[in-house]
Amino acid sequence: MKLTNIKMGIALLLVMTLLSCSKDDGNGPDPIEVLGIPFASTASNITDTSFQANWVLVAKTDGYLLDVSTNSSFSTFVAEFNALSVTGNTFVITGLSPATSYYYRVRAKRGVEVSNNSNIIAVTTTGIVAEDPTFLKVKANALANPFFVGVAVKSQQLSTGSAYDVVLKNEFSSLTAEYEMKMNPISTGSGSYNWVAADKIVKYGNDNGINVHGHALVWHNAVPNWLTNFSGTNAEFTMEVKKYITDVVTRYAGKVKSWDVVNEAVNDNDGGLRNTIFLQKMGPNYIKDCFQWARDAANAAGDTNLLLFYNDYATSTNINKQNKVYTIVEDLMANNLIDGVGFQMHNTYLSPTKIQMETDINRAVVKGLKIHVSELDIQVNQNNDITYLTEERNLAQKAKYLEIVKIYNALPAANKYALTVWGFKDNESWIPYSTDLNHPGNDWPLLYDKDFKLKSAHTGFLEGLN
Ligand code: 9MR
Repeated sequence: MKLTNIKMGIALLLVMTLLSCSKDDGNGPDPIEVLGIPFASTASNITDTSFQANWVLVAKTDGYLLDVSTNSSFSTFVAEFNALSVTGNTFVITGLSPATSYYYRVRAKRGVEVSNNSNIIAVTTTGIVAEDPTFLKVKANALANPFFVGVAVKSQQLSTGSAYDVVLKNEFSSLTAEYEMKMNPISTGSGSYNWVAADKIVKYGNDNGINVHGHALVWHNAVPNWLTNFSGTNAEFTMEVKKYITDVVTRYAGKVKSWDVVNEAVNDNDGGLRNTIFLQKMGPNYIKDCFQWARDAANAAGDTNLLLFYNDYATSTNINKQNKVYTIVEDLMANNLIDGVGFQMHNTYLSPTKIQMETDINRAVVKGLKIHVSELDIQVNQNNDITYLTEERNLAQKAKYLEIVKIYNALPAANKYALTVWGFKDNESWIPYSTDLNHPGNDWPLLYDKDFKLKSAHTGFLEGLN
């Protein structure tokens, strides 16, 4: 009881002291009021070239500093909108580009004092960006040192008048079968074949003056079941592979300009030979043997100009792998068996860097080999952090397409062969949700959207040819 009374006394004293302090007695300064952080609200009045930025007023400020950027990290600013001093709680930003994403934020200021940044508001101007409709091969063919612009195709796309057929004939000067010229669809048993799809693809290329690149004679991921389960001796297995290579190369001699003879023979970990059925049954000389059989078959069929390629992926970033590929390549060169190297380039908008790609490719250039960028696509959602192709990612992808095309175009004439994109439309690419790649979500890696509309990536490709 007694204790409660004392407590109440102290509380009363405290309240009285506080009241007397807060009373304006004309003798001391006002208490400092902390400068509030503004709250940015959604943009309004959005047009093709402008929008109105809005925010909620903060008490006792003399104005605001407004930032506008095309990226959400504000690493660059739209001209003049780097801490632009404004008053009121709206500002109309003009002179913008159509169909482009912008970001804004504000800070309050009072004298020299500046608050923290507000939240960030994203806004996309209206309108459509007109992509450059120039056909890829038309621009590539007009270069001082032209090269083939290729695309991966499926036989069912090649019916006359289909959208694929039209785009292919307009834009591309080379084609690669995306899967139908691999061993598993063609080889149905020892010495028995299904040529239907492969023949259709090769004939389409030949009839329309489009270069045909053969892909791929030997690949561990395309072994037909009968060969996987082969019960004969290793020597008999080797004879089956030799017969397959000989029969395929002979059938298409003079019709197919180049072949990926061996695909992806190096492992991703220590840069050793991948432990495939071919290595297990044929031994470490199998790569050389396959190239030799391909060369012999072409020569025997009268095609002394067939180009033989070794094709692999991720060599620009995986240096152990790159080194091993070049060991293989040197060995093949010493035996006069290889004409070029295929760099698949299943890339992302962040990787590999320009320097990594140039360094990798240049190792083949200095050896005088042909360069095939053989399976190009550029992921923009490898971390599954977007649910649609944002303008920011779209432009980053465009820049990455531009970069690799520029690298390719700068190669000496003698090293140029083809730059092949791995498919037409985003929604039909192998990448979205690919288990092989461990790709977690949707993606937009190619030059055309699901409706065959040109993407900025396509414009980036064209700009790489400037
Ligand atoms: O994109 C190709 C896909 O449609 C096929 O189902 C798959 C198996 O034949 O092969 C894909 O292409 C691969 C290419 O042949 C070699 N490098 C990796 C490619 C993506 O897996």
